[in-house]
Amino acid sequence: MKSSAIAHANIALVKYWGKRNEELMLPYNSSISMTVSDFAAHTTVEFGEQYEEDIFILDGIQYEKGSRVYDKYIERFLEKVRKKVGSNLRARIKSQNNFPTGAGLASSAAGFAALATAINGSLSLGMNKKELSMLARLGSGSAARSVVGGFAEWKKGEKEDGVDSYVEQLVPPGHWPECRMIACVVSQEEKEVSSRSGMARTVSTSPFYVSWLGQIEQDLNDVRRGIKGKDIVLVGKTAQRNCLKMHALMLSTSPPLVYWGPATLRVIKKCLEWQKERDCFFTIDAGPQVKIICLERDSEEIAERCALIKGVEEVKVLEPGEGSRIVDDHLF
Ligand code: 2P0
Repeated sequence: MKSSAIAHANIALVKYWGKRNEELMLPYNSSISMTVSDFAAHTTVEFGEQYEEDIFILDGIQYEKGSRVYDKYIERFLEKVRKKVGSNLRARIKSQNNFPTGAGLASSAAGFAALATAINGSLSLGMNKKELSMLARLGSGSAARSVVGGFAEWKKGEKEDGVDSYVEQLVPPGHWPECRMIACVVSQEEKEVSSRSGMARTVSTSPFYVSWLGQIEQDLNDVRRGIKGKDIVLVGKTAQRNCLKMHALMLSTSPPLVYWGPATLRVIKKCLEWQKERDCFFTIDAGPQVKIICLERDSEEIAERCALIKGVEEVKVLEPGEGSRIVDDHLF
């Protein structure tokens, strides 16, 4: 009943920001992402009669009942899992991230994709990738996309029960191996407002939410077409514009969501300057880190330039990565 899995973070090129159903974690719009080659979560799960309560340990810290992580994320997810599979067994979960948690680097995506995959193994559920993406979605929306490798689309679905809201692989990592995502880490601190509460606040208060939804199909079409045709300019320009539209939503939320820091803006300005002569484009999630999408041919030079910007603490060049998978290496 013990099983372990590894999953990587994913970076959205067309963003998910807002739920039509908070309980079933159903989004208002579809989203597209690249699963990256690093930033991994490694998780071991064991369900069994010996556990009277769920135990959750992340990066060496045990989260107790009453803490936000335990109650709102882990316990809420495990209750949904038990209901879905008809089990009342409790679990011990141990997880390790090789990158900062809760800082806008998709730690919940990697974490819940690894957890769902390990649960699939531990309870012998026999789920395929589509079913697994729907299970991961119940933990964290963006986690559904980390179940598959390469480039993924999370379809919003239309149905109220969420049976058509799942992830499909657009292309495997080998389709566009020269695509790069350069992660510029400018702060390792946890964000003040979680994505979950931030996006709920945006949906209910931003006057621009309707126009965000009105333009999303065009962005999805362009990014899909760009990925299939390996067109860095089409993918990069669309992703950058989509990211800025999401941040415009965040800024127009009440009270406002300002996820950027001073170094975020410095990287943005440099990237805008560089893109006059290089194919490099930025995207930013619910945190201050900036990710720059480009091709292998420019990645070393751009990464070196990023490292020189004041406030940039770490630069990592990421490639398209694999989806979540079971591993033999147990953490306990
Ligand atoms: C994304 N983000 O598409 C967007 C862009 C952040 C900005 O998905 O409530 O942690 O667990 O579903 O998945 C972050 O939101 O939120 C996110 P929940 P999640 O990557």
